[in-house]
Amino acid sequence: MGLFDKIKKMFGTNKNEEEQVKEEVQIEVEKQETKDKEPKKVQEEKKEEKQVKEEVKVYEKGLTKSRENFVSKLINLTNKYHKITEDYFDELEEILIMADIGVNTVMDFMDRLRARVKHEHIEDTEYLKEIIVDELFIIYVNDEVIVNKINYAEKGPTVILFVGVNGVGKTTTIAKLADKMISEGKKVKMVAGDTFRAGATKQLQEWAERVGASFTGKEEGADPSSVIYDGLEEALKDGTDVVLIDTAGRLQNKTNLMNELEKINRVIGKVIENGPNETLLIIDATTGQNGISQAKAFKEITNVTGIVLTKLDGTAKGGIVLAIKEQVGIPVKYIGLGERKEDLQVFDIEKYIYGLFKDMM
Ligand SMILES: Nc1nc2c(ncn2[C@@H]2O[C@H](COP(=O)(O)OP(=O)(O)OP(=O)(O)O)[C@@H](O)[C@H]2O)c(=O)[nH]1
Ligand SMILES: [Mg+2]
Repeated sequence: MGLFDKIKKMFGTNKNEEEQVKEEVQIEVEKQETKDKEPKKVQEEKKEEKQVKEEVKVYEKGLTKSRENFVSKLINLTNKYHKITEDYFDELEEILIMADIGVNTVMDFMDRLRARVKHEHIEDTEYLKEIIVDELFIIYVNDEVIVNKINYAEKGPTVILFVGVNGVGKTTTIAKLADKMISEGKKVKMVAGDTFRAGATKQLQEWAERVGASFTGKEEGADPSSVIYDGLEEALKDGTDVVLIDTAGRLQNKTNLMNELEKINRVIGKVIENGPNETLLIIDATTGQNGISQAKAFKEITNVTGIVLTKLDGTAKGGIVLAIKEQVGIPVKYIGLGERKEDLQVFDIEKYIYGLFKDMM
């Protein structure tokens, strides 16, 4: 079974919305009836299944713009050319580039697609739709094990540093992630390493209060490294599980930023052995190829261990996820699919492909 069919089977449904609602109500009723009779394991499996369904819905909703744009173009293309021709390939190439997949990535993809068409004697564009989905997946996976899990420290607090240019979503991502971790029973501290922008410290403090995290911050203009030092010392004392550190995102001067991040890393390493455990770079998906340039720049100046791609709901060019992997080589660990806290999701390539192509499945 190809990937296309596998994903369709995992998440797909042919039911219309009314039927789905009916089915969900039925599931709820059955759940109540069987709650006492059912072994714990079965109950847990059902709970997990329900959670996956909800996650898939967040992907579907958040990728609506991309799906409507990119996939409708693909469907139109298939309807326009029933047989594969050079013109078909040219138009396909353009659609993929417009989806922000990145020129080099698209070129490699087209080469592979042409080779497969030739080798497998494919003539029908209808059949090629499935191969396209398959090959896009291959770009991403590329025989590697995808590490999208947070690298938690074995003991002591896990330290996660958030970097990225202005306005990409660092602070709100910290809040969403904190909320997730707290609901998993972890003790979370937020540290206001952005002492540069007026109001940044207060903004983070308000988030900490809202989601129930502890907080360390100083006055505007304080040395970020000293705030971070204090935050980590406190975390060691009060048994914090995860420390989330906000930083300022100005990149006007690369040397300054590099020096500051170096200093921050030194201070973290002094207090926490092997810290930071993660450095997450936040990228705004709506900035397209500019986001890719940011990722390359940050990769040069600091050890970025993962990417959080925010605002995917705000772009029609959701292909950027594939470009990042191919062009930057850093795993996307989380994606932002909206402003609600549940809209921050662990990045899962299968749910992503489903969210993007469900109308074709
Ligand atoms: N639609 C949408 N909006 C988002 C998402 N993530 C963040 N935002 C919004 O982006 C805006 C900027 O977010 P911040 O978290 O303040 O960004 P920042 O990187 O901390 O910005 P600075 O502190 O100014 O550098 C806010 O209005 C967020 O609600 C997302 O996934 N989808
Ligand atoms: Mg901020």
